[in-house]
Amino acid sequence: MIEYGQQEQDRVILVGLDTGEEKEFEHSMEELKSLAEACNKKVVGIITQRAPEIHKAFYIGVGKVEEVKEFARTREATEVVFDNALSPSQIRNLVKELDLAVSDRTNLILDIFATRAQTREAKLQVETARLKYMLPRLVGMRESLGRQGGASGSMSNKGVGEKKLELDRRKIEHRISELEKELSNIASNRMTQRKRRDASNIPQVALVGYTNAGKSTLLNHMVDLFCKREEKKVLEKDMLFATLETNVRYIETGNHKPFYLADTVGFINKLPHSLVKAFHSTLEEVLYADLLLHVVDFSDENYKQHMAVTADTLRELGAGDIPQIVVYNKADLCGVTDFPVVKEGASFASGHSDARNPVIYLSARDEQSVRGLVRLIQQIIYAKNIDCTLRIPYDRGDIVDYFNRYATVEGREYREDGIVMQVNCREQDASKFEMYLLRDDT
Ligand SMILES: Nc1nc2c(ncn2[C@@H]2O[C@H](COP(=O)(O)OP(=O)(O)OP(=O)(O)O)[C@@H](O)[C@H]2O)c(=O)[nH]1
Ligand SMILES: [Mg+2]
Repeated sequence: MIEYGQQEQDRVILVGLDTGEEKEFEHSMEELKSLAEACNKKVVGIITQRAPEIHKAFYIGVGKVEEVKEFARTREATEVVFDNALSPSQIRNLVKELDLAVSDRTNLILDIFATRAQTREAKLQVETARLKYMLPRLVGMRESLGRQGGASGSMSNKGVGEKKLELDRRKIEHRISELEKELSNIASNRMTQRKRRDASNIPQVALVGYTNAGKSTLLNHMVDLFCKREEKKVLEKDMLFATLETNVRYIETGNHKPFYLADTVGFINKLPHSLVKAFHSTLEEVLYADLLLHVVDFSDENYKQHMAVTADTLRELGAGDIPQIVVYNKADLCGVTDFPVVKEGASFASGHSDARNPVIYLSARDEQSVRGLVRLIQQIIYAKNIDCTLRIPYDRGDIVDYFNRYATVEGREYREDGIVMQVNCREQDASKFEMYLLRDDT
């Protein structure tokens, strides 16, 4: 029978185990459904089990495996996807028992990353993560594929199969080392760019947060308001993992308080460790930031959990102690009127219990909001600005130029021995040009 109007899709059953440890179990299952759909799979059923512990061999209890098998038969499912990362042996056992393709959350995330990756670096990073994930799971996966194609390995082929497996393993290991070499070249290139930015002494700000929170929308709106060229925009879209690479833009609002703004890959609950590692070099922009904008989709009922996941991932990256502004975005969808609203936030989620993050409620689509956020950013990163007076010799036009660009010049006087400038500048700049500083009474 031919069913018209239907694309051929994998028909999947989602399976989750509620051990009581995860607070937001249902949300996690909903998210798994979105992940499956983002992989173009049709979810034909969901089965959950409540049990205090994970079953070592099958992840879910033996009885539950039977139930999944029966359910899959009635729903004509072709694949079963588990909400947690399965161990290699669990995959193997489940494939054997269920006689279906078996996959897990990590695999879905890897698939989405693979289809979304645009830049060479993102593609290499995803491939590395994928191969590392596959390596210990080769046996189970091979069987899983075998099931799909209807093939089955006979005992007499076992020796041949093992040799082939060993060969595949070596090939994969070789490929991983090649990929890592190429990635480290790209990373060192980026390091050069970053060093150039560091040398410029301009503060660096990074957007971080859960996927789909509105990070790229904020960056684009700032680019719209403060940069001239259209091509500097990045992709913003209502989908999981729209952004997979880091994009840095120079934001200059005309008040001599510029900053670099980096847009980064979004986080998600149970983001595979292999991916965090693979994306580590891209995410290094976050580590070097002076300030993080932690963007939260305030209209999502699970926003608190998203914030906790973001905080955990930042800690995992080693960026848990960088000052943050918490940006509660999409205020337009939450009945909040009169945004932007700035408040003093709760104490830091991490390390410093005394440091307080400012909090801003806004909409990334609203111009006043974006302007308000930029003012707040500048207040914080330029908080340590100081007033000083310098006398700069006439042959050091470069320094005059530097202060014209990166400081607020409040007065200047052309004297015989040089230009005397009164400036409001960053502390570092004052000490960098200390030899030209004048005491107030000079
Ligand atoms: N209503 C409303 N929608 C918003 C707002 N900000 C962003 N969006 C929408 O939310 C969706 C996701 O926005 P993105 O900027 O792509 O989100 P992101 O944080 O960059 O997501 P990833 O790149 O996946 O990590 C898009 O459809 C945006 O148009 C807002 O303030 N209000
Ligand atoms: Mg984005």
